[in-house]
Formats: sequence, C-alpha cells, structure tokens
Amino acid sequence: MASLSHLHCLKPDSMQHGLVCKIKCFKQKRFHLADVKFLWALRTPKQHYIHWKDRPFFPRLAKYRNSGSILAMVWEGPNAMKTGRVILGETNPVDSKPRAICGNFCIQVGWCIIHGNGSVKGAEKEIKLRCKPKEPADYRSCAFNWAYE
Ligand code: IDP
Repeated sequence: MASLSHLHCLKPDSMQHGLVCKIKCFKQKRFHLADVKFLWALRTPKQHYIHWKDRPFFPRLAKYRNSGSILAMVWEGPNAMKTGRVILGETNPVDSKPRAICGNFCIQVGWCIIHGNGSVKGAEKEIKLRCKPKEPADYRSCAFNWAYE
C-alpha cells in the first residue's frame, strides 16, 4: 500500500500537551500504521520550510520545529493523504472545524501541533527522508480484512 501512504508528524507542542493519544483518530478510521518514530526535533527545519524563507514568521517557525521531540508516523490506506488532511484540519486552527485535530487542540497557526503532507509527492519525499530503505516494515494487522473491501 506504499503509494497510498501519508506522513504525519506530531510537533513539539503536541508532545508537551500529551496529545500522542490523538493518533488514535487515524487508527479509528482504519488506516494502517506502517511506521512510527520518536525523534529529537526536525533536524533541518530551515531546509524543510525553505518555501517560507521570505515570510516574517520563518525564524520563529524554524526555532519552534527544533524545540523538542516529535513523533513521525506513516499511515497507509485508500486516500490516506486526502482523508488524513481532513482528520488534521486546516493548518490555521481559526479555519479548522472543531472536530479536526487542529480545530480541537490548538489556537494559533504558529503552534499548530500536527503536520501532514499536502500532496502524494510530498509524502513520498518526506517518507524517504525519514525512513531507511526497508522501512516502513511490511506487516498487516489481523483486522486488515475487516477494514478493506
Ligand atoms: P502543514 O505543516 O500543515 O503542511 P504548511 O503550510 O507547510 O503546513 O506550513 C508549515 C508550518 O508553518 C505550519 O504548520 C505553521 O506552523 C507555520 N505557518 C504557516 N503559516 C503561518 C503563519 O501565517 N504564521 C505563523 N506560522 C505559520
């Protein structure tokens, strides 16, 4: 299912607020957790957010993304990217519906607790960056056939 993968990252503020349990939203939707990594920050935030380099919030963004541990996850399943973005909500919590993660658990765009790729290509690139060649591991839960037609 690798081509249907989506990478999510709980940012440092999620970890501080104890929001790791919110990953259950993806599991409840029946997505498959193919990989999970607890990492110290984003090693290259300036490179990662190069598209924002001319914006005034760029220095604060780089500092924020390098300020603590993060949890990087690869979720797989049909439409994982599109549906994953719906579960996340809009990047700016002001625009995010209350039942989405960003709508429910954060208040300002600069501290928006969770990252998700906006395109399949972006997801592929980021998964390559975060995972070694034989990762994510190829395993299936015994509930797989109860989730997918
Ligand atoms: P994403 O992480 O949801 O894909 P992007 O649009 O790539 O969102 O933005 C990356 C990060 O940049 C956001 O998560 C947010 O922390 C920060 N950001 C984006 N727009 C603003 C802004 O207008 N002010 C402050 N921070 C922003």
